[in-house]
Amino acid sequence: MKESMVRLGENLIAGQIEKVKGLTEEALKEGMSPNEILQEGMVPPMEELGERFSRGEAFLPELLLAAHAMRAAMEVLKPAIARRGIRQEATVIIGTVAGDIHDLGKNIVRMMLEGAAFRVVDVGVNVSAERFLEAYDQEKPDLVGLSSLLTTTMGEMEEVIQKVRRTYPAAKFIVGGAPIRQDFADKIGADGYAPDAPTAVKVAKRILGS
Ligand code: B1M
Repeated sequence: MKESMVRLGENLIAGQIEKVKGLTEEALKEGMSPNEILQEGMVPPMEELGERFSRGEAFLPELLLAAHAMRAAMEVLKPAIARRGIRQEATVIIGTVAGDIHDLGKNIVRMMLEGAAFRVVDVGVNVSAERFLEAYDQEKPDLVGLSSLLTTTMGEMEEVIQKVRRTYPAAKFIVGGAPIRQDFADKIGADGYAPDAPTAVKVAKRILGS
């Protein structure tokens, strides 16, 4: 792996916001794509931090600092992702389901979809099935994206799908998040599942036949 990506990862999990922003800017200037920076420099160290958290070797304040640093880096990447965008063709509503406030992965998926020319309406975190339905009423989207990082909130995805489809039987859903797997997506009637943001773009296009 590139030395610059190793340094980016180290500073990310140390919560060094200014250094992370600087290294992200440098990587873009060196010609790395936003996707490469995310996949090489950011996602693996965040996963490693999560594993350390599970083993009791890292604690919530460290997770929060790293999360802030990641958000700052994503702000740096945003214009580069948007520049790659072209005509907006389909609308996607995206949100993290009720009971769950994790949003870094959802934000990456949103930015990658935006970069692939989707119009994305982000309804935020801890979003109830009722609120998803309201957003659906307003936007009449082509696709709804649901994110869940907690095993305890995965079931909310099914709630949302059922609630929205009661009014809009043809509504289409893509689901993702660390505990989600294809068999779970199939079981709850989602139209697609993606383990990561680049795959989410491919799956969204497949679902919409574009
Ligand atoms: Co929390 N957390 N956290 N956390 N956190 C996890 C998820 C956990 C696995 C850590 C652990 O125990 N090892 C664990 C969940 C266990 C479980 O249920 N299986 C956990 C826990 C327990 C908790 C709390 C309950 C802790 C507590 O308070 N005791 C609490 C929950 C609060 C709540 O939501 N109600 C909590 C809080 C937090 C912070 C606030 C400190 C912070 C979140 C900050 C934020 O998001 N703004 C945080 C963080 C940072 C993590 C870890 C370390 C990293 C998550 C992350 O951002 N990863 C995480 C451990 C881990 O995942 N290794 C952990 C980076 C991100 C890029 O990846 O989100 O997986 P990810 O997204 C990927 C894919 O999953 C996919 O694409 C993304 C990009 O490639 N994807 C989609 C995601 N959504 C998608 C949607 C799609 C398609 C693909 O279609 C629509």
